[in-house]
Amino acid sequence: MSTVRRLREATSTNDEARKWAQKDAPDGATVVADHQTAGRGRLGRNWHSPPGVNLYLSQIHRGPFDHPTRLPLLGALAAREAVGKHLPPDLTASIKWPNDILVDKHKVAGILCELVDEIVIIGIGINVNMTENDFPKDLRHPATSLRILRGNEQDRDAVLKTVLDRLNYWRNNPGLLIDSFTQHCMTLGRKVEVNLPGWQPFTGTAIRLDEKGALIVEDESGVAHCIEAGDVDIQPW
Ligand code: BT5
Repeated sequence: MSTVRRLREATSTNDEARKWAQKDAPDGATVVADHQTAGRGRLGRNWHSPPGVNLYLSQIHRGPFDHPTRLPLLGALAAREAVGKHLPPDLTASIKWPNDILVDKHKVAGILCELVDEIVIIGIGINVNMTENDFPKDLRHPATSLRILRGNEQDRDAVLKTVLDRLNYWRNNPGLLIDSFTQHCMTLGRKVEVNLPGWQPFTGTAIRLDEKGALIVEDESGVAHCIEAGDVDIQPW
């Protein structure tokens, strides 16, 4: 099981995990903070991380890896399962490739993977007990929390335990990762708009994942494109 270091506050748990990994952290060690003063998303975006309400954790995975690009998928699957376990039975959690956990089109969790010297840090943020008023108004997607979805306060330690159990499971069962992700990925089969830096924007259909976890999008003339990282927008949303 994972060695867990708990902090009252961190700039970002990914920073603390990186520093620990560069010293003596064992493979699979995890940092959890009650509050992040500079929580981040991808591409320099901000991750709103107020104290006392949510889960912010980062797990250290030491390479070498056959497919390092699969690690965000591993984090997303574990986060989806932890969210799913704490939802009312009429709701399901799904994954918007590559890293958003959504319930009814509302973002409840996000994953940020960073690579430092053959070490991958999987950062996971789950909105557990935020209320409607706690969210900033300018988020990219509508957002929610387990508390809003359940109607009452949730036990952060129970959610943490599920995330750690499931991270552990997926680390030990990498061969099942792509099939399971495919099953829970709401992007697949949908029309998407691909808009990546340096590329001509295009629309197409997200048809499958390859063995590296990249998204294969077939454009309107039938050409398949392999998207290894970045965002795709689902149309119509
Ligand atoms: C993500 O980025 O979704 C990755 C979030 C990863 C957060 C964890 S917390 C532990 C670890 N330590 C860190 O510093 N980070 C990781 P992205 O897809 O780029 O989404 C970021 C966007 O989500 C922002 O631009 C906002 O619009 C929106 N956002 C910010 N905070 C949010 C929140 N708490 N809930 C829902 N949406 C949020």
